[in-house]
Amino acid sequence: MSTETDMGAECDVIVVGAGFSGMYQLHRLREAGFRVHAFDTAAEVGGTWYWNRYPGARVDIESTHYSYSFDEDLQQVWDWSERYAAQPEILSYARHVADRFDLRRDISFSTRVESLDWDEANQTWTVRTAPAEASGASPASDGAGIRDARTVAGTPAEPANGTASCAAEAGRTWTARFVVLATGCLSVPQRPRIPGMEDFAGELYSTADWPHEGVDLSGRRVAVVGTGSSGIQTITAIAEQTAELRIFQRTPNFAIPAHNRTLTAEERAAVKADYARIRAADRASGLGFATHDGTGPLPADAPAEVARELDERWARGGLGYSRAYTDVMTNPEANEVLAEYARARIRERVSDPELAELLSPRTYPLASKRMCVDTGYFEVYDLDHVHLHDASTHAIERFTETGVRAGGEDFDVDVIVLATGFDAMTGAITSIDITAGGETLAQKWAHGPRTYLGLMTAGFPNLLTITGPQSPSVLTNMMVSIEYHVDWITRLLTTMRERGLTRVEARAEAEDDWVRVNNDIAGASLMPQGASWYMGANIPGKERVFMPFAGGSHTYIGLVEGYTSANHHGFRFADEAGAQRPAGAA
Ligand code: FAD
Ligand code: N01
Repeated sequence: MSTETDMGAECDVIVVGAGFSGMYQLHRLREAGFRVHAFDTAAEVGGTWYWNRYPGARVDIESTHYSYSFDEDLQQVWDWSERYAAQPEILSYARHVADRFDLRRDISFSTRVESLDWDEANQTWTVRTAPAEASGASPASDGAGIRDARTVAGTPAEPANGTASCAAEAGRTWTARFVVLATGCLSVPQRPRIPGMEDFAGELYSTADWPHEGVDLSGRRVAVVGTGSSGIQTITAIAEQTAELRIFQRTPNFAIPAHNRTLTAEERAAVKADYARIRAADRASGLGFATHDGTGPLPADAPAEVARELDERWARGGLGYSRAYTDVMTNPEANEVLAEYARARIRERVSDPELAELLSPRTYPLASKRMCVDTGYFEVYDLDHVHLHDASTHAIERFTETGVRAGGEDFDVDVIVLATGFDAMTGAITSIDITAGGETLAQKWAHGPRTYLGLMTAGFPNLLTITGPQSPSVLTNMMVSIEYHVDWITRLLTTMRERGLTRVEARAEAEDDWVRVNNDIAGASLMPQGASWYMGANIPGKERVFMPFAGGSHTYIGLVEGYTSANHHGFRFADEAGAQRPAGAA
C-alpha cells in the first residue's frame, strides 16, 4: 500500500493493471507530477508474464524489440540472454523495472477493481476494489474446476518479497479524476464449459494460471486441449518428459520457426549501440517491429523468385514471414501461396503424411488467426507416445473421472491441460462493472466494442484505455503500442492540466466514424475470414466483430497525431465549472 493511505478523492489517476502497460503509465504520470495509484489482481508486477508460467512460455517477438524503449539506462543495463526470452526472464525484467523506478510503493497488489461509477456531480470516478484470490492456484482435483484467480474475490494472495500488502485496504472505495484501464488484451482466460469437468479425478491445469511451484509431468499421461500459441509451446516443452501425450486439436495452426538461440556478447553490444535506430524503425513499421517488408504484391509469374524470398524468410524465422508481399492479407491467391509453402514445411517435418495433413491449416487464410512461432513443435509428432486427436471431427464430449471422452472413445489420462485461450481485448474491460450516465460499458459494447481511436468510448468521460479495442494492439509488437498510448495519455492529461481542463470525452460522431473506419479496413482484408479471437469467435455468444485496428501501427500513429495536432479532433473538453472549452493542439 502506498504510504499515502488516504488517497480518496485526492487521487488524480487510478491505473487498473500492473503489467507492462500499467507499470509504465504509473511511472510516466508520477514523473509528470500526478497523484496516481495502481491496482492489480496479481501479487506482483508483470501481468501476462506473471500469470502465464506454463512450460515453454516465451515471446514471439524478439526480446530486443519486445522491451521498453523509454529509458536509455534501462536499455543499456539489461541483457537479454536469448533471441526470444522465456517467461522467467521477462518476469525478472518486469521486476527489475519495478525496482528501478520504485513502482511498488504506488501499487496495491492482490486487489481486483470490481466497479467504476462516474459521478457526474463531482466529475470523478468511484472505484470499488476487492481482495483477489491467491494466484498460482493448485489444481482443482477436488472437482471444483480451475479456480479463476483473476476474477474471483477471496483470500488475498501472499505479497511477493518487497511488495507491500494491500489486504487491509482491498475492499474499500476510492475516487479519482481519471481512470486508465491497463487491464490487458489477453488477461481473462477462456475456460470452456466442458461437461464433466468436475468429475475428473486427475489434475486439471490452465496454461494461463500455471501453478507457481511448477508441475512435474515426467512419466505421466497428459492431455492438452488447444493448439494455439500456448498449446504449441506447452506441447513442445513437455512432450519428451510425458509417458503419453494426447493432443486434442480442433483447428491446426500455422507456425513459423523461431530459430531461437543464445545471444552472444557481441550481438548484445551491437544492439545496445544501435538501439536508437532499432526503436525508431519499430515505431515507423506496420507491425511495431521492423521487418524486411515486401515492397510489392506477390508476382504471379515468378515462382522461383517467390520460392527464394520465402526460403529466406523461413530461414530468418519469426512473424515477419507474412510481410513478404504487400497483398498477402488482401489477395486470397497470394495468401494461399504463403500458406501452401508453410504446409509443405509441415510435410517435411512430420514423417506420417496423414498426420502432416491433419496438422496443416486449410480452413482459414494464413495470419487471419494469430500465427505461432515454434521451436520443434511439428517434430514432436514423430514420437511414439504422442497422439494427435482430431477434435473437429471427433469432438470432446465430456471429461470423465479418468480422462476425456471424445468421438465416442474414452482416453484415460492423469493430467489435463487447458490451453484454450482468452476472452480477448474486451473481456477484462467488460468484466469490470463500469457505469456512466445510467449505462454500463458492457451494455454499450454488447454488439462489439465502440471506441474512438481505441483510447476512449463516448459517454464514459475521463476513462482511457491502453491498447484498447480498435487500436493496433495485438496486431503489433505490444511494447510499441503500449508506449505510444501511455505517452499519448500522459501528454493529454498534462495538456489538460496546463489549460485548466478537467473533463475529456470522445464525441459520439467521431466514434461512429472510427468504428466505420475499423470495419472498412478489416473488411477489405482477409482477416475476418478466420474464426479467431481477434473476431471474438472463440467465446460462445460473443458478437463477431474484428476488434483490433488492422491498418498498421505506423498508419494509426499518424492518424492519432494528426487528430491531436488538429485541436484534439474528436474529443470534447470541459473545465471544473462544467464550461466546454477547446483544448487546442498538443
Ligand atoms: P497484461 O500483461 O495482461 O496486464 C494486465 C494486468 O491487469 C494483469 O496483471 C491483470 O491481473 C490486471 N487486471 C485486469 N483486470 C483487472 C481488474 N479488474 N482489477 C485489477 N487488476 C486487473 N505480445 C507481444 O507483443 N509479443 C509477444 O511475444 C507476446 N507474447 C505473449 C505471450 C503470452 C503467453 C500471452 C498471453 C500474451 C503475449 N503477448 C505478446 C501479449 C501480451 O499480453 C502483451 O505483450 C503485454 O504483456 C500486455 O501488457 P499489459 O500490461 O497491457 O497487459
Ligand atoms: O489461445 P488461442 P492461446 N475444445 O485462442 C482451442 C498470445 N500468446 O492462449 O482454434 C477444443 O490462440 C482452440 O481451438 P479453435 C498470442 O497472441 C503468445 O494459445 O478455436 N479446443 C485453439 O486451438 C496468441 O494468439 C504466445 O478451433 C478448444 C486453442 O484452444 C494469444 O496469446 C504464447 C476449445 C486456443 O488458442 C492466445 O493464444 C501464448 C474446446 N472447447 C499466447 N476451446 C507467444 O508465443 C478452445 N479450444 C508469444
